[in-house]
Amino acid sequence: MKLFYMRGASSLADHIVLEWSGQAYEAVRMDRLGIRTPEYLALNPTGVVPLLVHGDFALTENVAILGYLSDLHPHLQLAGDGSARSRAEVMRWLGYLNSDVHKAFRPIFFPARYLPDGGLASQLAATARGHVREYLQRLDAQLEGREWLTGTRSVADAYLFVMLRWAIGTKVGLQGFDNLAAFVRRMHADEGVHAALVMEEGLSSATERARGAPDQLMRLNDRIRDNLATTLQAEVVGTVAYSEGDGAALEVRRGMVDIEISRQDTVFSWRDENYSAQTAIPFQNFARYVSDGAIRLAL
Ligand SMILES: N[C@@H](CCC(=O)N[C@@H](CS)C(=O)NCC(=O)O)C(=O)O
Repeated sequence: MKLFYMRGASSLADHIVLEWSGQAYEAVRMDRLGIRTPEYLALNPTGVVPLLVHGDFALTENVAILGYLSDLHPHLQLAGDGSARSRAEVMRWLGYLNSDVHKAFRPIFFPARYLPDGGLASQLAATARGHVREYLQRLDAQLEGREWLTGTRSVADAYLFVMLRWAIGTKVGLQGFDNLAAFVRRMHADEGVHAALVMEEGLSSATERARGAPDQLMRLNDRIRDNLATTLQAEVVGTVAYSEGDGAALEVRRGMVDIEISRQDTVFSWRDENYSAQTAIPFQNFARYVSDGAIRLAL
């Protein structure tokens, strides 16, 4: 079985479910050029990811793929416990995530597809951020008193995780949504989620074998002393907060980030297929996060 995915795209939900299933699979990384080639379009004429190829069956659409994977592994009960009602509950949330929440990000990712006039793009994105937060409000309320959207783990939770990663990555943020923030933390602690992220983000083995924080900090200080500024990759593994203007604290997206460090501050940059963002925090805060283990340096 092969999953065609793009880094950070909605295909991450399918990737996570493949990991949960425990079955052997191949993940094929695509990029924007790759999904426009005649070979790919022959398998998926819509020219998007995800695409799942199982033998001679080429399946597109997240909802169909997630349903198919659930049906292949019924013992995992990833689409309910077998009753019509529990399946409908999973489909209710999957539908909401796929057709409402997912689409609400499009003006943030692709403002030019809506407005040729670039001058209005930031206004459009700001409005879209407000819409996404309205959707998040409903999801946060649903998670009140629950660990999973429908009470037990389902494919909808994998999709929710991707939407929340997008919310963090695009600076919509989860501030005020404590249930969603706790959900993201739980998912990051999940082995299947971690394995899918390791594959998608290409965490280097050097990072995985990261040295202890004191050693990393010492090496970092040496580099800063010698160069004044230094650029490297880091893995954000815990909560790393930053502020923009007078707004509430936001969280840096977890996963691999590029960082540029000077004596004053540290600039984080992250990039997915659809989006790239940057933010800065004071160097002292950065060093504290490294020593607390929330940031691992690839040094
Ligand atoms: N309805 C499709 C939408 C998939 C979709 O939006 N894929 C995006 C990535 S999240 C994509 O491949 N976009 C490529 C493009 O628009 O150029 C599904 O749910 O599978």
